[in-house]
Amino acid sequence: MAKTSYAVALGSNRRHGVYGAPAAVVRAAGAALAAEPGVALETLSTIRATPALGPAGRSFANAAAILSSSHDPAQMLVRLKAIERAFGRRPGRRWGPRVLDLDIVLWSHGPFAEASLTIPHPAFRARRFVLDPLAELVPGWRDPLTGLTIRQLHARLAAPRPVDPAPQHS
Ligand code: A4P
Ligand code: MG
Repeated sequence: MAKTSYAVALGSNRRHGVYGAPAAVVRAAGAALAAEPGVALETLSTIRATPALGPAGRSFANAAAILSSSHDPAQMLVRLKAIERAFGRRPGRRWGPRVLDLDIVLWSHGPFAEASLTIPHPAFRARRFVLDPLAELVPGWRDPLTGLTIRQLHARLAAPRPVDPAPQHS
């Protein structure tokens, strides 16, 4: 398969026995991606502290990476899961605290859907902790499903939205 680009979201909200706090875990995960055979780490974003979305509790460190590889998406997911395991992540409660989470957000060949892998990542358009670092790296990359660029998705997320419906008067 020809070289393919992948946008990967990195997240951690648990300390690691060797690397330490979540931001250091994400930094070490960047190094693990750079060292992964068959994968080139093109860029790693700034690592940010982000409030937990959902019931995960403890706040996260998040970042994004652009990788290039000749792996197909299924092979890439296997490699990312192996890195998660090497960082001590054990399968557990969905959205539970995790040492390391590596999600494939986009790849350079449009939509991809199989039972265990959906690209684009279904939730990424609503997630600041994914769009902030991606906007730093690849603002012009287009979401194949909405046709919007990362910059546009990011701006849409940042725009104020009404919370309550207008009051009804009878
Ligand atoms: N899977 C399907 N599509 C993909 C994809 N595009 N990339 C499957 C990666 N995996 C994909 O994922 C469960 C299964 O989803 C995988 O085995 C794969 O076959 P997982 O990473 O093992 O489990 P998870 O992370 O607990 O579930 P999920 O749905 O990926 O959760 P999210 O969406 O990752 O949310 N708040 C902040 N601030 N920062 C965060 O990073 N993360 C979460 C977890 C919640 N709140 C957060 C953050
Ligand atoms: Mg995940």
